Amino acid sequence: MASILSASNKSMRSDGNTYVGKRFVHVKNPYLDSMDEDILYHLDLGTKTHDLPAMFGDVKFVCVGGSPKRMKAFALFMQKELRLEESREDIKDICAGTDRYCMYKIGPVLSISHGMGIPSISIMLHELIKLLHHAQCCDVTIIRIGTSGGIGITPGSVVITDTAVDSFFKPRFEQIILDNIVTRSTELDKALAEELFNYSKEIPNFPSLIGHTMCTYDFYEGQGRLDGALCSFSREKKVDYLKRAYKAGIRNIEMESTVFAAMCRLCGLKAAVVCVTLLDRLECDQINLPRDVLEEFQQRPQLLISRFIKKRLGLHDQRS
Ligand code: R2B
Ligand code: URA
Repeated sequence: MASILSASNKSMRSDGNTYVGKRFVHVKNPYLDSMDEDILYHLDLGTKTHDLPAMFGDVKFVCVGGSPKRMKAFALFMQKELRLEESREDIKDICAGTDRYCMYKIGPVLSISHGMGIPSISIMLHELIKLLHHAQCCDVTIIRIGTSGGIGITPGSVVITDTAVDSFFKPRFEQIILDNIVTRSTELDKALAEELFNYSKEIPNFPSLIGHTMCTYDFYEGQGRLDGALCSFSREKKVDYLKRAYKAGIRNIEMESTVFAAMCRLCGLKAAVVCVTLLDRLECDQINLPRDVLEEFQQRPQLLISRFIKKRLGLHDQRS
């Protein structure tokens, strides 16, 4: 059994003492403790090669997003927002030894890329959660910031997810383990979603809402697009599906939220998903925004998360 047994506010550790008020990240794998070394292969980190508690022990906010470029931009933005530019040399990619993912640390904030789709984010999350566990991090909040296709809402709107649902509109993630399907809940932290929504209302010209987010295994057929290399359904069927999704409370579609919600929930991490919408899928399938508009839209989730982190750190009203 892993040394930290509980993620609740009253944490019982293996030394028998109870620590009130600290919520540790926990892993649920009886084999981990007996391993002499844990190599986090895709992050190019390990328990023997790196002093993980020294490197990461103070992490309180983890932000994950698909694109390495965007996560570097977020790290640079947070460096400015937290006024940490002067204290460090150029920010370094902690995972530079691998080109699978990138990772930057800015004070208590970790910014990591996860690639596209469930398999890619899942690998990163296994290793990230073990990293936070080995580093003995506590009271960590994790947020996915990303892009998505909206349903029935103006492009540029930021959707804060209350529940991630699958292609059948169900709040579940089906993990295949050996030859079994294990169904996991995809509920996210409602209080955190509300808190983020309230902060979003303080930002001028910032359309935002709370809604369900549908997570699919594919960008084209899986999201009902008529413009992929393959399409075997009619325009009417597509529109009918998306309208039913809207009726079920779904306001956007992306490709990682169900596994993200399920894994974070099981490991005691308070999690949120904040995605900007790039188009209204009831209107079109292709993303044809001018570069500058796309850039500005993609900064919106970053702006909100920066405000959230600064509020939590008591630094609000500094910078942007
Ligand atoms: C949103 O955008 C990507 C596809 O373009 C995918 O990673 C996602 O969830
Ligand atoms: N990301 C998606 O997964 N779907 C979209 O339509 C846009 C971005």
